[in-house]
Order: sequence, then C-alpha cells, then structure tokens
Amino acid sequence: MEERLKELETLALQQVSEAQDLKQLNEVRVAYLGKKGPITEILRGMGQLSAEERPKMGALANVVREAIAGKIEEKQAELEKAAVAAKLASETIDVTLPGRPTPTGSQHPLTKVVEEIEDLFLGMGYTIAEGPEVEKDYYNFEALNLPKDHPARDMQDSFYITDEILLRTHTSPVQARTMEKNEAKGPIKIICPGKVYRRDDDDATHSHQFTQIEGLVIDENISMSDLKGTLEVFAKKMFGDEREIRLRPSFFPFTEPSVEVDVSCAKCGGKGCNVCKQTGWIEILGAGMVHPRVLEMAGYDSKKYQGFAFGMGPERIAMLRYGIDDIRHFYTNDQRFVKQFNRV
Ligand code: FA5
Repeated sequence: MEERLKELETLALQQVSEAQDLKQLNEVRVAYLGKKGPITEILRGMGQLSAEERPKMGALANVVREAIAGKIEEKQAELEKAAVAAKLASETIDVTLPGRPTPTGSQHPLTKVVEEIEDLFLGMGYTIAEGPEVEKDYYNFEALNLPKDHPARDMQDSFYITDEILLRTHTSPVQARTMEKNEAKGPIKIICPGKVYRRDDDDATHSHQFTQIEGLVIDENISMSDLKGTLEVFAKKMFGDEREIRLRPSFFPFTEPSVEVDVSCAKCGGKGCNVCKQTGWIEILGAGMVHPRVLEMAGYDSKKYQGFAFGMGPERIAMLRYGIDDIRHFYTNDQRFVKQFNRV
C-alpha cells in the first residue's frame, strides 16, 4: 500500500506539472483527489488493515493527498498568472498604428458667406432681425410704398398664396416690421438675413428661391455718405482692400434716392474682362435713403429721422468671391462642389 501511495504521488505530481491550462489541472484534481479517486479509495479500505498499520498508512495517505493538493494549488496560481499575462499581451494597443480617418462635414459656401457678412455687421454694432417667409402683402409691398396697382411690383414677380398673403420676394418687409414694432420710434441698426422667393426662371444667375441680406440704419442726421462709407467697408472686407465701389442712380419705391452698387472687378482690376462683361464693374446690391413715406407709414417723424437701407444677394457675392459660374450649384448639394470649400 505504501508503494502504491508513493507511485500515485509520483504520477499525480508529474501530471500536475504537465497540465497546460486550468481545465487540465482540474481533471488531474478530480482524477486523484475526487470522491472516486484512488487515494479516497485507499482511505476507504483502511478498515481491512491491522491496527498497527492503520495509523501509519492513514498518516501517509494524508501526507500524499496534501502534497498533491499543495502542488495543484501552486500550479493553479502559476497558470492563472500566465492566463492574465497572455490576455494582457493579446490586448496590447499599438499606439504607433495610424488612426482611422473620420469623415467630416464641411460648411456650405453660402452659409460661410452669410455668416461672414453677419459677423462684419455685428462688429459694426448692428443686430440681427428676422421676419416670416410667408408674408403679408402689406409688409412686402404696401408698407414699402408699393400700393396694390404700383407698376414696380412687376420688378418682383411673386408667389401668392391668397390675395393678401405671399412668399416674401425680398427681405425688405423686415424693415417695415422692425420700424413698426419700435415703440420709441428711435434709432435702428439691423441686418436681416433670410430666404426669399420670386417667380424667376432658374438659370445660371437666377433662382426662384434665393437668399438676401437687408441692412437698415435709422437715426438723426444720417446721410448718403454714411451709406457709402458702410458699403465701402463691406466691399473691401468681402473682396479685398484694393476694391472700390461706385454708386449708380437706380429706382426702388422704398428708397429715395436709390442706387445700385458696383464693386470694381477683382479679376481684371477694373480694366474690363469676361467676368465684368468688359465694364470693369460688377453689381452687388441695391440701396438708398429710406423714403420719407416709408418712415411715416411706420409712425416715424421723417423730419427728425432719416435712414439708409441696402439689400444684397449672398449667392451672387459668393459666386464672385469663389468664381462659381452657376447659382444652381448652391442648391443641388453635390458633394464634389461642397467639399471644395473645406479649406477656404
Ligand atoms: C431688392 O430686392 C431690394 N429689396 C433691395 C433693396 C433693399 C434696395 C433696401 C434698396 C434698399 P433687387 O430686386 O435688385 O432688390 O434684389 C437684390 C439682390 O438680390 C440682387 O442684387 C441680386 O443679388 C439678388 N437677386 C435678385 N433676384 C435674384 C434671383 N432670381 N436669384 C438670385 N439672386 C437674385
């Protein structure tokens, strides 16, 4: 029996040391120390031994069992440590690998230009005003000195919803609304960006829906030179310091006098080229001194207050700025177009 126990110990210790993982080790434990294992069997058969041999063999069997159990515990710790080390090694992050690029969006060129214009005027003390796109005929036309049968209404062919409601054809109704709302009937300094709609046929320079930015300044002692100075700062900021502007007489029912404003052509510097149709100048906006009747309709004292107003189309400004040849590019969302402005 003694020999059998020694043999079992040698065999068990050898198998413990050869176990490759925790599963194999557990199998060895069950095989040698389990209820049906050989050592338990030997202990069970102790009754058949003589009284002198029983304690000796019992002690030896316990020593062998503890030796195996101790070795298994030692091996288990070793295998667990190795398993953690292997897991850590397999999960190591290689920080030198290049990252996966994340696709990023880019700002639409029209939004860029509108925001740039807004920033410029906010910097000059203007605030931003907004008005509805579905507008009353009264604010779109009548309050701007365009009564119902005025021929100048034809300048802006309109989408009517009812006889009295239409899609606004310009941002100028925000002028009328802001003046009317100003209870103190005092100074105003606003810009109004927004969408406008006209029954124009779509082509390279016209769209039935486009953007405008209106400007309105009302105060005492405002003159044409304030308008010109403001627009000069605007043109130089948008198109470069070497640009000049010129004012040409024009007509808008809500301003008197009225002007069209041209900027000297950036491509040819004013000499004449295909961009400026050989004139050296490019039209960028309409403007003028607020008509006294418009001030009076909004409740202002036109003897005390004067004002200037201007209205521009940011699409046309963006087209000049970036050399875009067709206004329809702004609305079709072709990624090949939009992405070109990632870095401008
Ligand atoms: C007006 O709409 C006036 N309300 C501007 C104004 C405001 C004058 C305040 C005086 C005082 P006009 O119709 O010219 O003016 O339009 C102004 C700008 O809108 C044009 O210079 C042009 O840049 C742009 N625009 C006009 N029609 C279209 C169109 N169909 N598509 C794209 N842009 C357009």
